[in-house]
Amino acid sequence: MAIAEADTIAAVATALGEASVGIVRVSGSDASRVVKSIFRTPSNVGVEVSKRQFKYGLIVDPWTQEVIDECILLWMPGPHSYTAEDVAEFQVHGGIQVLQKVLECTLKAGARTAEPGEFTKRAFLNGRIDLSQAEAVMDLIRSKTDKATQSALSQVRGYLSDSVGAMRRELLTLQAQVEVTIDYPEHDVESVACAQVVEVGTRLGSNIRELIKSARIGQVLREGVATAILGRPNVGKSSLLNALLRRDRAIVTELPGTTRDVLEEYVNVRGIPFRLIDTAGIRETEDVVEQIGVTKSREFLETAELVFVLINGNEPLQQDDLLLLSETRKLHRIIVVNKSDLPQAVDEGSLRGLAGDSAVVKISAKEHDGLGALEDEMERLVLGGSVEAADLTYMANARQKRLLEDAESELQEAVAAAQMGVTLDMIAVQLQSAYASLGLVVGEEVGEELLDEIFSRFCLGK
Ligand SMILES: Nc1nc2c(ncn2[C@@H]2O[C@H](COP(=O)(O)OP(=O)(O)OP(=O)(O)O)[C@@H](O)[C@H]2O)c(=O)[nH]1
Ligand SMILES: [Mg+2]
Repeated sequence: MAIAEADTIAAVATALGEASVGIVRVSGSDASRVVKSIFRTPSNVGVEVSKRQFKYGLIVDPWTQEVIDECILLWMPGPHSYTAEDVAEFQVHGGIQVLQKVLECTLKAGARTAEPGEFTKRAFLNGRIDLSQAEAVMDLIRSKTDKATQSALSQVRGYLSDSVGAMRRELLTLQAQVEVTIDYPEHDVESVACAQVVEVGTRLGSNIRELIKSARIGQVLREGVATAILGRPNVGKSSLLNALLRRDRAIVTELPGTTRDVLEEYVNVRGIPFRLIDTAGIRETEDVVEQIGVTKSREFLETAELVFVLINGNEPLQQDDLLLLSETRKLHRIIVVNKSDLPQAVDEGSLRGLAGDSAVVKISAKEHDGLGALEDEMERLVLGGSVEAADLTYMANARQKRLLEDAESELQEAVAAAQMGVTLDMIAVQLQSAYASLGLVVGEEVGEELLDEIFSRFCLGK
């Protein structure tokens, strides 16, 4: 177990703000020295560093002997700790001042401030978790819905590592078989090896494709579906945002042109995070400020992953509605006819004609009517009926997806080569690269640069 960076790091591990408890975490070979110089128990009995323990005491500035706070110390000697090194966690009162002072004490005692993600990076470098698990730690922290949380947790606990590990073991056996045949060539043995490559390669290829499929939905759960609410002024866009959020977030008035600046809020619909974007009503206008808003709204036609085209059911379709309907024709969209509580003036027949394949949903944002049907449609569009909610045990991120795709195409080439009777040497090379690509998924042989890149996205103290 190579400990690459053995110096001792410290960081505030909890969010900086007012809270009942805050934690300063220290990890490294000198963690015990830090504890000895800043932590005092009431009876002045020291901490027995060879044993896991938790102790009440005081944090004391090692230079001035000033008492900083009361503290519960968690002492976790390596390798049974988060980083696999000696780790101390000081639980103190959760104020910004207190936490900063305790952190300063650890620095005075010889620790240095940790980089973002450095604790998790050490857990990886010390072999306690692999790269896919480390990446999932951050997904878990950032996840916004139950589904995303479940999925990240199963990855932290090794779901991807296990399935990739099993595939790599099979590939290794296959490679060994091919190598032996190369060394002792006899015709019939060679054809047996080829048949084996076809059988195993095909099966593993389809396993990998299943993992790749999960990547799209993974991105959705991690980042949320960017969903723009578009429509003429006054059709009820802000009211719809409020209705889906179940609280009054956006200003709603009877004046057209109320929303001028883009407003974004996350809403959790059936476990899927949607980033709802309330925009300024789209119309021709002389008002300079409103015009800027309208231009911004149009930009969402390019960037949103899902668009609500909102129509006022209380009025006949207007030129601006027709224009928007035609502009959004090729996008993932839901046509939402609002104000169903008022007398309806929209010609439903012609609206359905203009809708094409898009769903048309009638709601009243004001009365909260029809929101269930709208949410059904939102869920259907994202999951496409293809992924069962219960089945989200794993979701590839973009880096893993690329590598899985590499491994899959290398396997495909190996299979094709075996079928065509290409020499075993060449097949061996392809199997070797598939093996290596899978290795990169879990972080074998990855370069320092990539590691820095991945861990720099973490929060401090993790
Ligand atoms: N009766 C009824 N009124 C609604 C409904 N939804 C919105 N309204 C009213 O329509 C008016 C405009 O609503 P907003 O939500 O501000 O409309 P908007 O599309 O955001 O308007 P702009 O920001 O100006 O583009 C307000 O007076 C709302 O109370 C509805 O479902 N039924
Ligand atoms: Mg508005």
